[in-house]
Amino acid sequence: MGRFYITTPIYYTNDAPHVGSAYSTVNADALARWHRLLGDETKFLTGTDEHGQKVFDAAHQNGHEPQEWTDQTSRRFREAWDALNISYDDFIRTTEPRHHESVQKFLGTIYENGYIYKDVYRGLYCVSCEDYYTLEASVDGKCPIHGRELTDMQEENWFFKLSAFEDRLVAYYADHPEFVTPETKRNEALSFIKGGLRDISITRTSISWGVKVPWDEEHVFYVWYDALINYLTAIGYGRDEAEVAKWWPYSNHLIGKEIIRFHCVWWPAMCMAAGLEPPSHVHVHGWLLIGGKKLSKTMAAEGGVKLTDIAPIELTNEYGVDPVRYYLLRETSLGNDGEFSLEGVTHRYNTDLANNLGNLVARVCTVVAAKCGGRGPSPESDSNLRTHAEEALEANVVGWQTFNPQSALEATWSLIGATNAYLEHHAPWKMEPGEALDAVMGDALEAIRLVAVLASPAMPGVCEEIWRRIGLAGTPTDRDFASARVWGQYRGEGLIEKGAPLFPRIKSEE
Ligand code: ME8
Repeated sequence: MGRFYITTPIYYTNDAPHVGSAYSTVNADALARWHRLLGDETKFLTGTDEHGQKVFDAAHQNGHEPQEWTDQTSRRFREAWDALNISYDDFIRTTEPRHHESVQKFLGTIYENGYIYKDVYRGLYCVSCEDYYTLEASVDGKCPIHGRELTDMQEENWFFKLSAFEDRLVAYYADHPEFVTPETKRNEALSFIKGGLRDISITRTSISWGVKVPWDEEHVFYVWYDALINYLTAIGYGRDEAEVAKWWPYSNHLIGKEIIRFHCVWWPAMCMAAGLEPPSHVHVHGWLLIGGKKLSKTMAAEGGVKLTDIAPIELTNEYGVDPVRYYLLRETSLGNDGEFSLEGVTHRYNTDLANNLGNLVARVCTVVAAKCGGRGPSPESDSNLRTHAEEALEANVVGWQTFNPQSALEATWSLIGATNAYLEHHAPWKMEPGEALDAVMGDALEAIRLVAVLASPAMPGVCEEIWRRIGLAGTPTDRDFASARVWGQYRGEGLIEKGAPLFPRIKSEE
């Protein structure tokens, strides 16, 4: 048993959460739940990024003071995560005093270590990215991501000597081949580093909405510079060094591909400058696209995609919490881009959930209720379903371990498919009550028990319900995976309950 610290990006509070932010959060949640199932001591952090020009502008455009606005918007993120059954252990807000304290300690240390100096900065700024671009990196003077006009800005700022870390970063990547996954993203980050690093401006005087620079109170830290440190604030940086030592070596950042440079170049260098090891792992995922376009709040505001139509809470109201979670985890490999569509959600719902999983549980419960006196019989020890189950169990271990929930779920759904085929083959609904029937039903129930364990990180609510319906006490996650995975443990403790369909079919598709 180990330890697992997982984080999502902290989301800007310029607007409400959308399906893109839900994508990262649900994936991180499922990974956290898997590690808890393994018995790992787990900490799952998410939160909101509340400083910077973008949030400040959004507050004023909406007629609010920034603090009042971020209070409201941050609450909307929590509400969305509650609706999606997100099991975060901590929700950080960058406006909290604990964060200001950690940022000032961390950057104060870098300053004392001689990696911060004052200079004049001039560059092209994109407020949506909260980032500068060189003319070469722009597209005809516009932001390559948002397509909006870049602002020519000149400021006297404090700079971080990023250039001093080029060789150390290259060496770190060489010594830690698993630092950034998937490999394509690792190569992207590494080639960025090898392409040469320029020092970065890390403070602003143009706004006051931020964390004050402790040695020069006219300045606030540039939003990205304070935001990254949230991962340390939450484990007590500057307040509780034992907690930092406990969690930091087990840190995993899950991020979207547009923020690689911050997490895979700046952040490890900042850690080195502060005398700390870089985080242990960054996993980069792709974008959910609608009709080929990224789903972002900024683009929605600029008239691209209407995100208000697909707020996470509206989706869960429409399809149910677990089906939405399932879709987000299953549809796209966590690393590639994927297309998001309501037709896709409906399709996954009707095929994987209603036809495969829901149907399996319903037919087994119906036969057991009618022909086995309502109590589930025990499984056979040498069933051929056991081989399928063992393959699914192994593939889940690998899939979750490598941040690939899609492949873990594919394996679980192969076990569901094999169990349905096993039932078709034996046709227990035509068999007479007796030992032969009991053997078939015991095997099917054992396969369902394992499915409920394996699918629980993705669909915690439904899996508990399945557990109860097949007559088991407690929940699928009461025992750790090493003991729960052993074939043959199904013992119906209570009455089997057929109940209403777990996933009533959605008719619109037909
Ligand atoms: O970048 N598909 O915050 P943000 C998949 N505050 N994921 C998406 C997505 C999409 N279409 N759109 C957004 C920030 N995301 C900074 C982060 S961390 C120290 C600071 C997800 O509100 C994805 O994880 O713009 C992306 O990286 C994140 O939301 C950006 O959220």
